[in-house]
Amino acid sequence: MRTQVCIIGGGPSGLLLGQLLHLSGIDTIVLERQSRAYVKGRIRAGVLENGTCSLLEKAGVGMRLRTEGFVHNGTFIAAAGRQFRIDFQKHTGKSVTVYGQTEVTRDLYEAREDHGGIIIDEGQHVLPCNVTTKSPYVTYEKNGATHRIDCDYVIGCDGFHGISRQTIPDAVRSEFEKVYPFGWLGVLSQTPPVSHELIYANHERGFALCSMRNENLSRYYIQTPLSDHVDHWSDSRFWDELKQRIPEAAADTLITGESLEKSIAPLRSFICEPMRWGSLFLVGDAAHIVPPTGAKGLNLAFSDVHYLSEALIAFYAGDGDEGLERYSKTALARVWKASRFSWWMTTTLHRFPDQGDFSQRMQEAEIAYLETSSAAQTALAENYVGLAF
Ligand code: FAS
Ligand code: PHB
Repeated sequence: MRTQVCIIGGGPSGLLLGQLLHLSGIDTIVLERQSRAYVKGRIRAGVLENGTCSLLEKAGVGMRLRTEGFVHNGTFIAAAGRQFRIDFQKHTGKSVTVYGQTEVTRDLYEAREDHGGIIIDEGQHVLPCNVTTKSPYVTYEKNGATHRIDCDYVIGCDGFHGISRQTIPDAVRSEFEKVYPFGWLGVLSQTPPVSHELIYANHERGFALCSMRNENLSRYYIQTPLSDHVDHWSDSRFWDELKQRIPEAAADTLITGESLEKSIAPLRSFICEPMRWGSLFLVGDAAHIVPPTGAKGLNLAFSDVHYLSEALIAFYAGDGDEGLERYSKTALARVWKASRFSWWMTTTLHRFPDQGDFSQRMQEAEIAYLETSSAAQTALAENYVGLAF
């Protein structure tokens, strides 16, 4: 087989890139390790930045987003029994949209299928080859046979545990990592959200987040120690703990129910430089991970897709490879800023096991400053709605 751009990974970044390139007449093949049902069933991000929504509209997958997404013009921060609102519209004139990554992935798969996109599911042992030459190719195994896809470019959209990043030699690759000493226990429940906007709560027992997917589907998280296990958490224990960490008014009105999904995710900050090696480009979680506190993971993957799709479209239009040459530097500039914001939100809102009195007071002062300063609230708002591409 031959194609112009071979995309490894059929998650949101691989699918969006394939769709945007297709709309510009560029042939792609997406190679996905899992089954389509498995990928579509993943429950992950929930908040889409302003720029992400525009990109999805550009890809022709904005209809359900427009009709079923919930536009949020602000968010609540709670600490020490108080709650205050960050008004995105007032500080930035922009908003975010709450629309689950599960729905985004579903919309993208539908679009790729409608446009006859080639997506090879359950391709095993995918291997990028010859990426430092002008004739790269990718091999994979399926149904007991080994297959080869010749291409111009290989795009690693294969997430944190994918093969693409490992293709860049250790001597070339620089990795920056911070592992946080806690995780998030998340619950999805068929219950009305406790608040019309998200509540990020800093509490002495630990961080909590109240989010949602729609008017009868809620998403809640609580910070848990790394030693914790989801089997230690019955639904009733989760609800009791959440009520202790969120503001009293919310706790009193919280409607609890059976968990449809319950899992613990570790938190880390991770960035790989460079995001290009010859004909191989890294996109999304294959290159970087942020703690979900800033709601940046999926949005960062899509900003990489924005930069790379623009560069590839220019190249195939005969406008040169300047965008491709600049991709890694351009994408990383925005990745580091979003990583900083995600780190700041995480360190400001979580309780660290070895916090110490001084750090605790610094955290309290940070939140008190945020509560009373328009400049501080503007800084949070402009990062949360998404910095310009
Ligand atoms: P993905 O990991 O989504 O997709 C990579 C795809 O590549 C997968 O389908 C995988 O099966 C496939 N793949 C991997 N290795 C392969 C190989 N060798 N060959 C072929 N295919 C291969 N972000 C937020 O903004 N908010 C959140 O609340 C949030 N919560 C999260 C919770 C969890 C548990 C996790 C893991 C992530 C969360 N994220 C969140 C981040 C997440 O949404 C990612 O940023 C987003 O999925 C990135 O998309 P991709 O880069 O496409 O990577
Ligand atoms: C979610 O709804 O899953 C969500 C929202 C905001 C975050 C993280 C997760 O910061």
